[in-house]
Amino acid sequence: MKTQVCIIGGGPSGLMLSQLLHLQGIETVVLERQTRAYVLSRIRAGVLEQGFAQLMRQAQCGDRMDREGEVHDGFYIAHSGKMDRVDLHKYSSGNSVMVYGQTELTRDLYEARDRLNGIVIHSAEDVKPHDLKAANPFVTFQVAGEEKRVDCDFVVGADGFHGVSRQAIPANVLKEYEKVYPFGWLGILSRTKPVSPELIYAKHDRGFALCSMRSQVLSRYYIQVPLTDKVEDWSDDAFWEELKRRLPAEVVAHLVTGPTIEKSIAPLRSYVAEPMRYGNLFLAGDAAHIVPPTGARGLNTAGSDIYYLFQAMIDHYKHGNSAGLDHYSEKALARVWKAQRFSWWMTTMLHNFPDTSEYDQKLKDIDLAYLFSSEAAQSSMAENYVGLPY
Ligand code: RFL
Ligand code: PHB
Repeated sequence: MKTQVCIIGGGPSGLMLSQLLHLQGIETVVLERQTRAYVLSRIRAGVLEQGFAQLMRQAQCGDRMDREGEVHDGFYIAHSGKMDRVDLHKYSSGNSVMVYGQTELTRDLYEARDRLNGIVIHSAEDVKPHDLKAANPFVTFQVAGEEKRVDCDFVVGADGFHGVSRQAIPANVLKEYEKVYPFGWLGILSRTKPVSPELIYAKHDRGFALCSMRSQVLSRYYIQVPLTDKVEDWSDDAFWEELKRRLPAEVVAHLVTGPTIEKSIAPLRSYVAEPMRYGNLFLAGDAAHIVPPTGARGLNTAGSDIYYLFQAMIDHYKHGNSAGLDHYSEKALARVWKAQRFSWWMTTMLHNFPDTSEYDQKLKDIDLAYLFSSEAAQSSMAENYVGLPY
């Protein structure tokens, strides 16, 4: 098989790039290790910045998002038994975020790929990129035991944190930066009315909690748990009881509980791989960097990578100008590190860390007090949460 861009990974990053390039007449093949049903069973992001929503529209995938997604102009931070609101609209010059689940937007991207007869190969095993420093790299893989090969101009590694693409970069070239947090998030989905029309991030002595949603009949809640906890340790009742303990009474009064339809634990980690280009391999999204979900930056930062890479490929194929490709890594990483900083700051401020000194605890408390006493601090919070410009 021959194509222009071979994309490893059929998550949101890979599908979005494939769709955008196809609309500009650039051929792609997407290789995905899992089945489509498996990819669509993963419950992940819920909050999209306007830049990402705009990319969905540009990819001709925004109709359902614009119909069913919810525009949020602010969110709450619950602390010391009270609720303070961050007014995103006021403090980011009229900007807002879109609440629309990653599962749904991935479904929309798959349907768009189907409409254009885009090539997405599922259950691709043992995917391996080759000759990345040569003008004609290729990727080998197996489907149902049969060996296949795709020849291409470029390989894009959009295969998530546990993918193979990053591993193709030699160890003496790849520099990795990592911070592992000593806790995880236990998340549940339940067919109940969300407790609040806007998200609530809660800081509590027992640990962080988050009240989010997918729609007005589907709630998503998270609580901070020790890394040693297992999903099986948490009955539905135990989850709801613990969530209630971490929320202000005025919120608990409105909490509707019910059976959970998904329950999982995600460890929290910050990670960046540099550079994001090696020869004709380009990394994008979680393949190159991840953040703890506290600032809702992961998918959104994948979106800016895809935007830069898409623009650079257009310049290369349509205008014979490869400067964008040459500067891709540098440009993407500049925004990636800002998302890292914001995610680290929100995570540190809102979570309980084992063995925090009394001094550090005081600083975390004053961080929140300062935030809600300063318009400048709220502007900084808002501009990061709605997404820094591309
Ligand atoms: P993905 O989604 O991991 O997709 C990568 C795809 O590559 C496939 N793959 C392979 N394919 C072929 N060969 C191989 N060897 C392969 N290895 C892997 C995988 O099967 C998969 O289909 O990466 P992508 O596309 O870069 O997208 C990134 C996002 O998924 C991620 O950043 C977000 O989910 C992070 N995130 C959030 N981001 C936000 O912007 N806003 C949020 O509100 C938000 N909430 C979250 C989140 C992540 C969470 N978890 C579970 C980590 C909440 C949670 C709980
Ligand atoms: C979610 O709804 O899954 C969600 C929302 C906001 C976050 C993280 C996750 O910061």
